[in-house]
Amino acid sequence: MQREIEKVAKLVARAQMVVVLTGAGVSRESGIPTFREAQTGVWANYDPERLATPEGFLADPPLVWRWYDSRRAILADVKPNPGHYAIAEMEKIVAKVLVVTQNIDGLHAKAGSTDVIELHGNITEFHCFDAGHAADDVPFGLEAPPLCHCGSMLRPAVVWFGEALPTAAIHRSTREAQKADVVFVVGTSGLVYPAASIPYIAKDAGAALIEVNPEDTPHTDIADVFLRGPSGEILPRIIEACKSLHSDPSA
Ligand code: BJW
Repeated sequence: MQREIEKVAKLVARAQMVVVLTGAGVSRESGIPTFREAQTGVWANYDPERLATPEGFLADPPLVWRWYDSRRAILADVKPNPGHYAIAEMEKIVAKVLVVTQNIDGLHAKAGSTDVIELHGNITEFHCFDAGHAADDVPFGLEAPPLCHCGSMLRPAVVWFGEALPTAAIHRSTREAQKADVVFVVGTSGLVYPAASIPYIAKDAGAALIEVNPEDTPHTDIADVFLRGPSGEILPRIIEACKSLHSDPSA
């Protein structure tokens, strides 16, 4: 593993531009269940298709509201972990670092990353279902969605299955991944599109692809380096290896 980490550190040290695509796994060590794990406990019997789709919301608004309320409550108490901080620290090593995250938890920005695209929105923001009017200061603990001034129900400002991702966000992510020297894919199952297409696009355009995950994913076969393990342990080791290169460029 250390040899692979040093190989990745050399790629990073030489790169002008790095894109880091992240999924729920990067926040696991902050204590946030991954998307698939979020269907455990009291929510184990619910299908994500029922909870994370516009149809599911309209079929049972209080149910979906309470699911998001419980997840937003978990987030109120969590902090970035060493994986988030290592990604933020990469900005001191590489001229341009773009974080493209599927996560809705805001932890990359909290860790200090300055250029973050949130492909699937943010769970702390809200807008109304019918007209998209933004709403602030939505309290915790409501049993059902409150109403917008226009009468429509409020919903979390996240992207559900079957909904389009923000156009500018997916276009810029794709464009930058095509320009990047190195693309990291961290803590994502690689099952949800269009985010899952980014590593393939980057690889086709010539980027070195580095995957960090405790499990194999559909991206593992095309990764130039696969680092098996938790991102909160592996990413800081890459930063340390970059620093050693800096102090000993012949290494
Ligand atoms: C660790 C770790 C540790 C654990 N360290 N790692 C092409 C082909 C097939 C299907 C489609 C396609 N294009 C579109 C589709 C349909 C659909 C889709 O992809 N379906 C698939 C399931 C088949 N996509 C969509 O519907 C998208 N919309 C769309 O394409 O619209 C088209 C359109 C155009 C114009 C008009 C209208 C429509 C929207 C997708 C939105 C996804 N939204 C969600 C919910 C967000 C809100 C919420 O959180 O509730 O986003 S779904 C869910 O999946 C969430 C996540 O961001 C996303 C990805 O999950 P992620 O991050 O990979 O998490 P997990 O839990 O799956 O995996 C965790 C990973 O971490 C695992 O690998 C672990 O091993 C690892 N791990 N511990 C590192 N310590």
